[in-house]
Amino acid sequence: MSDKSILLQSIPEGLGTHKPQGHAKLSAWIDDCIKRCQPAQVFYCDGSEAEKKFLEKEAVRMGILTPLNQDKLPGCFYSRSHPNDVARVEQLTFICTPTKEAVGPTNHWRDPQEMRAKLMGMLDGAMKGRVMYVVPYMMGPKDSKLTQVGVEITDSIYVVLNMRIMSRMGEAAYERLGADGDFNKGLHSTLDLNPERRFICHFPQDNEIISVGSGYGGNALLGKKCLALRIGSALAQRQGWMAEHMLLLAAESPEGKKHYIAAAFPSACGKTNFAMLIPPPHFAGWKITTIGDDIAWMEAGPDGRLYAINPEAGYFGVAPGTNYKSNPNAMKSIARDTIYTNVALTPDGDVWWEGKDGDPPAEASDWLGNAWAPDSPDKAAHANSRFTAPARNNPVLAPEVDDPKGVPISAIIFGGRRASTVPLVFQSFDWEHGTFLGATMGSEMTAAAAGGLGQLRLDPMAMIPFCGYHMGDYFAHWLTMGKKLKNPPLIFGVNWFRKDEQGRFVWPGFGENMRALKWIIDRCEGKVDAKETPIGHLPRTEDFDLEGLKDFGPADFEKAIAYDPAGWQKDYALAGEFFAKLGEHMPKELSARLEKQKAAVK
Ligand code: OXD
Ligand code: MN
Repeated sequence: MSDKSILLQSIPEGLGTHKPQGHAKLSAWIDDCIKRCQPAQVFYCDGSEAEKKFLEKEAVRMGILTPLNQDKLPGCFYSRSHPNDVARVEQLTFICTPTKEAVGPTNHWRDPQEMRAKLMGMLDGAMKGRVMYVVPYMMGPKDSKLTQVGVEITDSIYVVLNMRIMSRMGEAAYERLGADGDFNKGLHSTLDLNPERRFICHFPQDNEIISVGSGYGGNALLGKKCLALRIGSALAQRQGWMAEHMLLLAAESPEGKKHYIAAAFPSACGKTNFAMLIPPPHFAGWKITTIGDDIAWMEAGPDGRLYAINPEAGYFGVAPGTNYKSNPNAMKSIARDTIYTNVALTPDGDVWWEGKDGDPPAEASDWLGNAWAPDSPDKAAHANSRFTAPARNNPVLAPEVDDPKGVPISAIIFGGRRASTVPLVFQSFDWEHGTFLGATMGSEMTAAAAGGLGQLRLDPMAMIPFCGYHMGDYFAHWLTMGKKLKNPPLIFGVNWFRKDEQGRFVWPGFGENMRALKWIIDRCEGKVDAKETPIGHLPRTEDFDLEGLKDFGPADFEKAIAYDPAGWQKDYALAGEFFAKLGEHMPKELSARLEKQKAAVK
């Protein structure tokens, strides 16, 4: 029998010893965490290749990772989470600011002192008999002004190996800090993975995160949703930049002209697919490259344009539905050095999920570890099963990802999963109207968060789960940013998910979304006119490239972009309820805009 002891064994000389020196506050905080959590071992990570190899080997010995078939999937590992710990838990996610007012009605609030006391109680001795890993990391390119340093202290080796993929982890983070640089404190313990003792807590005023009771995704990889979005958005508001739930892509025309596009979609609505889109044959010569698939940090540049970086270094993507048709570049990105979580495992050490290419395996072990066959009633992979893959694996990774000044954004796109009302693509009138468009966007809920599957919820800018302060103030911040931008991006809405009376998707989606993107670029370049409607500019059929599309003609297109006043009346009613909840914090410009829009769609 293998030794499953969770303490690290036979640590090679020189690993685990990289205790940061020379930053008194950082050292004091680490010491406090050690005193509190009482780990049996402390392992100071350095981000090296040797460390990766060692920790992977140890994770395998501990039974936390299973090596996959190394001929098929070199460097890849398989993992299962606890069955009760499979998605972000918004109900258990708290913003702990001195006043409740500051977080608004869309966040769960707790008094910081009370919450801290409660968490400290839970963390007392929580790492007895366990290893504490100290993980230094940067969110953002090494020399970017926008880059933030975080240190995550965790008792999960799985978290360490995932953070290594998702962030720029390693000693460069300490170097950037120097003797007194500001850093995000992230303390994480899985405790006993009891949902009753699961709390994901943010203390924006202290640049601090404490997360207990979960080992999964955004609950535990603290650089991602917790730092890059919840803490990040609060910092951004104070410091005059933007932290957004947006993919970033570059679109290059056959003539070599590049446009950078940012797009916000709620979780599991195809951000990764869009960020890695392969233009269909009709668009020969066009090239899409990826800068990011989930998060954008943006600031006004000296030329009055909006510049964006991707703070992350990897993809934590939804596996089900990912295949060579929906996203060939993702398939290539996950062919090596990837951690798969909660998908199904085949007898030959391969992975499988619903919607993967080819026939399902004759037998497999499902995400729970149970025997599974194609006629099994349950899904083999969890709906929120994921791959964690390094961005450098992406065959269409944009070289600009490491550019410290970021890329200038031509267009911002807001999208959701909407069976009705919202057209395939349309353009707002200006920044303020675009902010309104983002502020009123809704989407049907997906498996990325626990509960509510399929329900329509308003998810402004796809930030409902991630805005670390009052949404009304967040909208106001958008308007303020607009005033800083002499050359703001144009703002568009898209919906790939509209359905017809028979419940079939109207638009073919995937690579064909290039056509909507092309129209957006044409608008940015002032090449095409548009139809003005109360909700914004809609494409004219003659300007929208439908050539080479199978079984889809102008009549279908007109269905896809149809303006549906009755639908918008309902949407605006929902938005009105939402705006009312934001009370005094709601910017007057947007409330006035809502009244104007309501009258216009009557
Ligand atoms: C994600 C999410 O993991 O949005 O990106 O849930
Ligand atoms: Mn996301």
